[in-house]
Amino acid sequence: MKNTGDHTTFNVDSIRKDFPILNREVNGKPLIYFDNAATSQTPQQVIDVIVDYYSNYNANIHRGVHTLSQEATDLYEDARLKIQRHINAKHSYETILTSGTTHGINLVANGFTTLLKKGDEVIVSALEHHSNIVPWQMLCERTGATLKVIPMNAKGELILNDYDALLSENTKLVFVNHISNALGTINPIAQMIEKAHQVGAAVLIDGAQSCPHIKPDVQALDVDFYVASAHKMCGPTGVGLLYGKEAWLEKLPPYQGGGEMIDQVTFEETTYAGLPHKFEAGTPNICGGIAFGAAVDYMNAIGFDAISAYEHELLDYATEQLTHIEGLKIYGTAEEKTSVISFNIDGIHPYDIGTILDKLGIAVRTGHHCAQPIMDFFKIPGTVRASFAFYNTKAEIDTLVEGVKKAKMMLS
Ligand code: 7TS
Repeated sequence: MKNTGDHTTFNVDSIRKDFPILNREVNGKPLIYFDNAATSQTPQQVIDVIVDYYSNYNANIHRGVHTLSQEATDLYEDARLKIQRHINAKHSYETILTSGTTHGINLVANGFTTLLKKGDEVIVSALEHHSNIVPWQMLCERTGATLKVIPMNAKGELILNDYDALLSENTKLVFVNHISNALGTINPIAQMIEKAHQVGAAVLIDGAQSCPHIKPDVQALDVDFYVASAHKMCGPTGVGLLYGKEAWLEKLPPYQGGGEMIDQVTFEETTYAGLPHKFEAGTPNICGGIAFGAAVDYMNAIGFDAISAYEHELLDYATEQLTHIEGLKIYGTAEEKTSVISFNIDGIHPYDIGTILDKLGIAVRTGHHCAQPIMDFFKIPGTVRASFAFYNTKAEIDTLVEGVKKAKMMLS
């Protein structure tokens, strides 16, 4: 596949050939995969790396003198370097390999237990996934700190004046996603980070939904912590990244104790390994880490500018087509939005629409999308969510639109 760097020459037909799963049928129809915000599909280039690992050099890392262990260690550490370069971290040891976004957030939230006290405040946004709410609520329970919420408007945009008003010298931490999984809103994180830093607060950015669309530059953003999952960007499940500024990672205590994260162990005292190993207890997802590196390579070869420009075309096209269906309401109409469309049709439960779409081979997610506060805001039980990736096509969107019309007819 060529590196186009320009969406006008974006060759989706050639890209689709990389994804074997796109050849399968579901209920006798060609699969149309529009559940990319839940997990992305895997290109052959990444599948080959997984097969190669288990076929040729499966071994534990950082401990063996034997050849297989050396090879696995080299490729695992090479993947860390690829991820470091991808996010533009200053040092490779600021890139911690985790089991995913949820793990990264819990690691940081746990670490802050020793750093917060009663009277401190932490700020979350109204647009978060449960993964970026619950660990902080648990932190507040442990420490007596108070959780404050940045509200949103009816378009699903955060109200920045209210954010300004919440920030004070009591604010110790702000955690916000770059992109909302339920509505697709892109939050102005650069501005939000700068404002938090003005009051001395640290910021964690949940990049789970932005990592498939936007290449982050953690140094330019000056972000303190950034978390993401490989499985949303063409990599495998069970592996992700936590970036932390060196000074913060040094300050936080280890999350889990065990092998690999130690320097010296006696029954009297244990001293910990340096970064990144301090936060990587136990045998990691070795194959997953190496495949994560391959996924980063794969997406960069296509180019994130090309990917987001093409996906934007898909978003505009689908929004336009779906809006023509009478009784269909789209939730999340922010000015800055990625390729996620959440919608409902008057009087019809989202689950019923999802079930009919599945019969037509179309995979969408229905429900609250692990973002119940957003559903509460709109006073709905859930939505149908179609989320597009760079390997989707306008023809697939036409089939979705026909499917939604059919579902409406059958269920009205
Ligand atoms: N944060 C956001 C913004 C997410 O969208 C998700 C997963 C997570 C955190 C958790 O990621 P994990 O890899 O640790 O599970 N979002 C979704 C979704 O929208 N549908 O399924 C999972």
